[in-house]
Formats: sequence, C-alpha cells, structure tokens
Amino acid sequence: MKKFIRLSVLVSIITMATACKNRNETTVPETTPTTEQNETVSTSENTLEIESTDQMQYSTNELKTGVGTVTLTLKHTGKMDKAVMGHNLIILKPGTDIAAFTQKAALAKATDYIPESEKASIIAHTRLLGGGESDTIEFSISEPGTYDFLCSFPGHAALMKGKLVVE
Ligand SMILES: [Cu+2]
Repeated sequence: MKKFIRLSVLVSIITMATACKNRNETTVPETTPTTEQNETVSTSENTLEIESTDQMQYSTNELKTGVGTVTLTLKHTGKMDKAVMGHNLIILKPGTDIAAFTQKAALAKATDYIPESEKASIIAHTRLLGGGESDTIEFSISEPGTYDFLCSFPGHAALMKGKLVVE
C-alpha cells in the first residue's frame, strides 16, 4: 500500500512537470531576433578621407587601410574650377612607371586625364573635381603592400602624390 502511494505521488509529479513544461512552451512568445538583420549590414572599417586644395596639394601623402573593401573620399576644399585646378586621385598597381603614366595622363584631357591606354595600371580612381566638389569611391584590395596614388591633372603629380599602405 505504501509503495502504491509513493508511485502515485511520483506519477503526479511527472504529470505536473510535463504540464508545466508544455505550458512554458506554449506561453513563450515566438520572438524572432530582429537584430540579426542589422548585424549583417556592416559598415566598412576601411574608410579613408583626403582633401585637395587650390594650392595644388593633398592634405596627406600617406593613407593607411586594411585589406578588403576600401571606401575613399576625395574632397576638393578649394574654389577654383576643375579646368584650372582640377584634382583626382588615382591608385596605381605596384610596378607602374609613374613618369610614363603621368605623361600619358596629361594628354588624356578628353577622359579627364585618365589615360585609356593605361587602364590596366589603375586599381581605382575618383573623377576629376573642381573646388567644392567631392567624390567617394569603393574598391577592393586583397594584397597587403604599398601602393602609389597621385593626381593626374597635368603637372600636379610632382606635388600631389603619396602612398597607400595596405596592411
Ligand atoms: Cu591635382
């Protein structure tokens, strides 16, 4: 008799536990994590900003970034027209003959000094800007290293040049 009572208590405990578990399962609201969507829209950490002036200069001659997608903004802070003091920023592949490149670029006025014949040497470039304008470009670099950048407006590369260090 004692054994039977103990068994029935045990059974009722199990029943309660099961009922409790079921209740928990049904009362838990189905909340799907909405934060996951936001996490996948990650902004690039490789964001570069550089300015150029009416004094024919960049604000820096060294840019640093990591490998991957790079977002670069060139801002012309001057006032002069792009026909007189136009600036761009061209990132060149390693091993490019800069003197030869700028010579060809100077003749490429029709394409804003981006020489069609040298496109294979260009990793990325902004458009040609006049005072007050800016351009943002996105490109990808997978190899760490040091890359030359310059402005291809005739005569500018003597002063307007620098290194993009990719780590
Ligand atoms: Cu320039």
